[in-house]
Amino acid sequence: MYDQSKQLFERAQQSIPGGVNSPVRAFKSVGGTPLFMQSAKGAYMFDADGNQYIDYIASWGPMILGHAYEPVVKAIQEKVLSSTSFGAPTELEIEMAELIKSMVPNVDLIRMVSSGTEACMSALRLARGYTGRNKFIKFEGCYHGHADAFLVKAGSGMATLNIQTVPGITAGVSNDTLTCAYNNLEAVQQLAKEYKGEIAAIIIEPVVGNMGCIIPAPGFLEGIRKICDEESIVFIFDEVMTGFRLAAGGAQTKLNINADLVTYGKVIGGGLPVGAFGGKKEIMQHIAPLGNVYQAGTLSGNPIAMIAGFTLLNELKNNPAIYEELNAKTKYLGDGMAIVLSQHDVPYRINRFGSMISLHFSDHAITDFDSASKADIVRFNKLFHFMLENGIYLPPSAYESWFLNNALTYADLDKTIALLDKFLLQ
Ligand code: KE4
Repeated sequence: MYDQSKQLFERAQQSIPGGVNSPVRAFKSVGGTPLFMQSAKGAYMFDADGNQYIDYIASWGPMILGHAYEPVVKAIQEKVLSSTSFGAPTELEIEMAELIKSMVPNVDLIRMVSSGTEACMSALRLARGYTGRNKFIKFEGCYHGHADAFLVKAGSGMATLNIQTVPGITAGVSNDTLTCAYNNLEAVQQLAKEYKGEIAAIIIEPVVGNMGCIIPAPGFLEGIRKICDEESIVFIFDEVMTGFRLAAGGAQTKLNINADLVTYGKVIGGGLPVGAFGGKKEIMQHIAPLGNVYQAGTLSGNPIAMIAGFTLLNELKNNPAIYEELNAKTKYLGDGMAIVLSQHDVPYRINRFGSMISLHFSDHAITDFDSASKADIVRFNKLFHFMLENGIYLPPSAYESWFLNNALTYADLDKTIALLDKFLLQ
């Protein structure tokens, strides 16, 4: 069933650390051999052994309209004929920036980069340069990419691999990283008081995807907004996952909260390496070459990545019904799983927001990293492999949101729900 993947994994480990180019792909927490994918179309991926999978990670978010989406494929095929990179400004980059500004609120200026990590790293540097302050607050279990400052109590792969501290991150860096529990506004107030005048930024996943899906409690984000206004702290929404997924205008629009800086990734690149950070001109004008907060990238605004993202974003902007369809499918999946789980009298929580959803085997609410880590991870891992053996590819970690893509059919969703039922019958 997985012979080719097994052989490829053996071979990969001779040349690539752990055989993968990103740790979450290694199946470390769920166990077993990571499957090597060969192709994908719509909602389906095909591995090296020819097995087909219904895909619930969508490349960790980007493939929101399904794999090999025709308009994106055609746009890339055409653009690639006129070179893959110039290292000089292009009109397409202006069109991309203008398109994003037309879709999201509170962005006067936006800078393209090549990953979500770069976007978040640059936004934090900018906030520090703009305020002249060093410290910042992040939330335990949130993940903002692998820049040094963020690898303190981070979610996603760090939680998945149970890495508490990362060798190579110096005390000089981590000492400026303040952390507290998600959904604990009092803890934020306490830190803002204790470090008054020292905090440059508060960065948050407005809807969390890196502890599984976790939804902000009513008043939580609003309370942080108020603290940032009172203390002149830069409020950074990390919308690498939520941007253009929850709505065309992302979490800012969906939750009606204004951030000062916003970071993007994933969907914005249509599956190619793109990140971006943007916000109010008053802050963004400190970025080089306008200001002295230096940030750069050889392939930033790369024409192939731009045309992929530009094409996908236009599809989303011009077909707002996509979000209603996607949300309805996610609700259908969540409701179907809830019925099955209740029939089996299994302790569970399903967190769902838009097309982000996660299933936790837990008798308590999942509202932060502590509660997420107390769920039955072993049972999730068993479900993961049961689903995989039956042609369904869930994220290989209990600490990841599932991401639906709009190519999924209701038959796919029914199959998923029926397999959950079968799993629970075991
Ligand atoms: P990248 O550098 O991986 O493009 O983006 C970093 C990042 C920043 N902010 C948020 C909210 C993110 O979710 C991410 C990356 N997400 C993980 C999955 N949870 C990427 C998957 C991986 O690490 O391979």
